[in-house]
Amino acid sequence: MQELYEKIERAESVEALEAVRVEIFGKKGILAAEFAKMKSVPPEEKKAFAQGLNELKTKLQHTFDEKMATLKRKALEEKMQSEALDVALYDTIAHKGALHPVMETMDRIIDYFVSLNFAIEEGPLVEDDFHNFEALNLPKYHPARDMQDTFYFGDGRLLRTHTSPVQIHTMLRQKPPIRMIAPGAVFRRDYDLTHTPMFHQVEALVVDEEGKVSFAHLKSVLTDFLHYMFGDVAVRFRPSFFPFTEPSAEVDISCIFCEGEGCRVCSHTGWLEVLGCGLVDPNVFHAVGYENVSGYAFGLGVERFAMLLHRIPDLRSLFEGDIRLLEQFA
Ligand code: 2NM
Repeated sequence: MQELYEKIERAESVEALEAVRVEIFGKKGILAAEFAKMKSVPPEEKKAFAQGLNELKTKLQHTFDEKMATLKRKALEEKMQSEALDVALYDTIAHKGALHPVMETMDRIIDYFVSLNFAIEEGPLVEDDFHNFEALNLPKYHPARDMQDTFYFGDGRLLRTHTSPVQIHTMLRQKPPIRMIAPGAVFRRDYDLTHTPMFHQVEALVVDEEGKVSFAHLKSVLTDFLHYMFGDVAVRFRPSFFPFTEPSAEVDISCIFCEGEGCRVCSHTGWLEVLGCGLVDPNVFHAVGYENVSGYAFGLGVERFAMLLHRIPDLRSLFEGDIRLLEQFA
């Protein structure tokens, strides 16, 4: 029976030992066959025969258990070795860093207006009702103030829904003339293919003595700006409405995907909406105590510009931090 011990000792893996277990201890195994021989053993020898077999079985079981424990320990060690992660390992591959496409686009927009001598103004992300709504001619009960659209803190404060409160701070702080842009993050309760709860805007404001600033200036600056951003595109102004401007317009460029022919991106119109603008409503000037002035303002969504410039179909992918997307901009 020495060969049974050897069978166990020879097994080199948990799986091989498991096969040996079936061979020795199984229902149709070697031990079962030995016990079956009891029938043909003379009665006076039965007791000793059975004792001997049981002893053998106990010893084999013990050998088997020890061997199994050793093999399992070995298997675990091998697994740990092969899955070991050296967090201090020096990566010899050089990874190139890159600006996030939203920030790259924002910088490009800012550069244009800096070249026209616009000042860059910033303000708090947490605002109050006056700066975010009231002063911008968005009266109480205006739908834009709805809980559905705005993150409220419950104590009168809120996350700014646009960067326009920066314009209000600036006008309250200084006298005209004003020529400024307000780039920054804004927050709205929205999440789908084309909306994320945080996104970036660049808004601009120009104010000077009454009659010095006209809609013609606004059209000229925006047309030149859009050519700078998108190249040789057609630009059109459509009448629209904003509470803080009168008159107001939305600005389209000819579709950069189909060159105005009509495609899925432009909903077969040949045009892409990229900006909102207008002449500042007198109620806004009244709220900040300005008299005898005129001004224009406009606003744009930076993510939308980045999506068009880089042909990114789903806005949410800009905020998932997926290294595979970001590496494409390195
Ligand atoms: C837009 C569209 C039109 C805007 C107006 C003002 C302010 F403060 F002067 F009243 N800031 N930004 C404005 C005007 C923003 O975004 C689509």
